[in-house]
Amino acid sequence: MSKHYEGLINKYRTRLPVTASTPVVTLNEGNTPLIELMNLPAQIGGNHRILCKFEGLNPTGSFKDRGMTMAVTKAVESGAKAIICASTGNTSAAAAAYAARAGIKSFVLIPDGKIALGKLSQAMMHGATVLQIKGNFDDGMRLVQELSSSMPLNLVNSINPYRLQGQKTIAFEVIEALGDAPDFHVLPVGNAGNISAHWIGYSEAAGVTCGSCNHCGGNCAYLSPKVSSKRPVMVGYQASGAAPFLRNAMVDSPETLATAIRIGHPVSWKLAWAAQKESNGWFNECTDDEILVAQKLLAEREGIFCEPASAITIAGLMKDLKADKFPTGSTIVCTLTGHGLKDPDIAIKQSAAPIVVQAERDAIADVIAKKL
Ligand code: AN7
Repeated sequence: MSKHYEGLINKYRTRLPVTASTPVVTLNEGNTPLIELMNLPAQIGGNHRILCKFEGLNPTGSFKDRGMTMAVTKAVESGAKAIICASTGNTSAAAAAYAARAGIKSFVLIPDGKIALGKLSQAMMHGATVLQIKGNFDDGMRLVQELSSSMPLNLVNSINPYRLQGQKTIAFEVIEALGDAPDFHVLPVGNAGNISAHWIGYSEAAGVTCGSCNHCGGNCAYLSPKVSSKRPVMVGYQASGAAPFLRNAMVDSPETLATAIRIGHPVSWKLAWAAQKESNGWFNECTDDEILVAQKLLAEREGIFCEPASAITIAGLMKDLKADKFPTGSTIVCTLTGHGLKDPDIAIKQSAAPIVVQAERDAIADVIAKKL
């Protein structure tokens, strides 16, 4: 293998469903930084080690690239000429980019008016056919399943098991960085594929077959080598207006300004419950206001700019730290699923406006003097 990092399939090929002749479609995704928080822990409570896996630093700016490199690789291997997905934004950005890379067509269904601008620009720029439906993500999810069963379209939502196979590699990277699995892993939950994929990865790394894996049917082919001594407790956070796991029922009209997780009928429902139960974990919910406070805090105090759906991880963590849910001295890893640049509207709305000033030294110095 060359020294140059060539993406997660090449790095973890012995633990993924590929062969030497599989045509790998990659943008060198993965290998994202695990950043330890320096300033926030003192403020949000507890003597814990809190680290953020910043998935916003993937090629299209979200964790979706991990799943998409696998899904598109397998689609191309099977001879597919077109892929389709429903998306709250990030999946469509990743699908469009990897389809472009592979030289195949992509079709993306996005909900009416509820997708962050950065994500829309990506799907458009990479040449996807963007279909804005008069419905929400859950409507889109149902439609792409129908369409892909009757047309030559490869479905690349996380119901496609290859997506979770790619996404499980985040656990391998965390274990490599820490030397073992963390005590807790906290992350947002929308369609619930990612929490299921984390659990598959952590389980395989610990040499344990898990109930989250819909690829191996309980007969896991990728159990070796064992690289961790334990599995973390999994904690999933949902927006209060889109929280089927908190209500223990599907939600028909999900609402949240964290549009990425505006999902009421998660397709990985059973897998995510398995992850929660097997890990002795829990779900919790946050309001939109709590999400925005956490997003701003992380940006201002730590220099990390993630999108609202990702900031719910910090919002939920703050809540659960207050409720004393973590034993002192815990190592807690947070997945920050997407980059803040995805949704510039929300960032600008909640920040101080630029100060308009004459292009003169004294006028500018005046403003600065007041702020120093
Ligand atoms: C930033 O793009 O579902 O629980 O269609 O974009 O695995 O769904 C996005 C989901 C969290 C939730 N954070 O992950 C889509 C889509 C961000 C996201 C989630 C999404 P899942």
